[in-house]
Amino acid sequence: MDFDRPHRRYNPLTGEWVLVSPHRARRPWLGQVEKRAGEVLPGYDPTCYLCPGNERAGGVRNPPYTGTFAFDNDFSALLPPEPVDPASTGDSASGDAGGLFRTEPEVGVCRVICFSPRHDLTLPELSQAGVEAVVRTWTEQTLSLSQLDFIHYVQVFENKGAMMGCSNPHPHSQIWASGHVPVEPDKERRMTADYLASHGACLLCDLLEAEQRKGERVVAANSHFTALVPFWATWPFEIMLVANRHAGSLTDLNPAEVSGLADILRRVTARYDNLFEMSFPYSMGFHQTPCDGQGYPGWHLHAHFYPPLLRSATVRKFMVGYEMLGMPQRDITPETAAERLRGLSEVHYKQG
Ligand code: H2U
Ligand code: ZN
Repeated sequence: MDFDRPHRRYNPLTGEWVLVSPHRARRPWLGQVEKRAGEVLPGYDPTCYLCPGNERAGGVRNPPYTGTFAFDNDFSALLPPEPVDPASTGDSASGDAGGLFRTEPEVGVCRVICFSPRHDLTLPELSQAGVEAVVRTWTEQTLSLSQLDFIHYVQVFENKGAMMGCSNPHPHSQIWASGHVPVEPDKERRMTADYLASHGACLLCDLLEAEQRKGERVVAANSHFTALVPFWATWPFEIMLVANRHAGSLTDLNPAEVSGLADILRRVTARYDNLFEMSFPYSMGFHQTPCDGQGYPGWHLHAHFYPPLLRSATVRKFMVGYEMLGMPQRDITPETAAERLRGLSEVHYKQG
């Protein structure tokens, strides 16, 4: 197989394919150039709705918090179930006989989690202890939300940078916990269960072993987590963080693994910022075991980082045209992306 020529790669986690066109990265670019975000932020911003002591859009005032801070999203996309009205006949799934107009109710809880009181410190700029506190907060939130009987999946994620639609530079993440398993983890749920049934092994345990042996797509690692550019990566500098041990959820991690996760998060995000010497935008999130009581022996905790930038701080990859109508496509190969990321320092450029 000649990886310099157009080819397709299979994503065994989703069952989908990606088109790889390595030669296209050389094409001229006359399209949109993103504005570089203003780099210098104050430690406290009196107009920020996430800074300690400030008033949020909904009128609630933040406490003078000193560590991480979690609150119910003032504009939640999901709402908890309404108290049952004994007179109601129930509001279950409905639709016409042909199944063309199906609906079903959805319930859930949305939270926002500030990483720290500091308006200006992103993950790679926080201390190791600071990022461990973030991981512990995600874990505690996952645990308490998963104990609600109407919650069956907890999605922890971070949208970073205006390019990703992030509304506020104060470093924060979100949690949307829902009654259904959402579409992306649902694909992984089916694919990992099928893999376990047909191979008698965990898909990500097998993948990790193969990637560690090859090494060419591994970007960073410690005793507890491995960061790699997946063979089937869609976004130019996409990274997957995989737990070295077969753990299902953040709540399964022991204290050493929590430290390991914080360490790999800081190192990967420092490399990202160093790539174009900017605060690197991305959407990232954890895929952890659904909490619907069914048990998923083939589920293996991991996180996906999906950054939009392609060749500089200002030129992004657009998933449009063929990607929307046909299939996702990438320009540089995952191996080239991994090599570039591996070649970077883990000392943040602002601290170096
Ligand atoms: P981003 O992570 O995409 O920036 O979203 C921030 C979230 O913060 C968004 O879901 C919530 C928005 O609803 N928010 C509040 O809950 N309170 C506010 O005062 C403003 C924003
Ligand atoms: Zn702030």
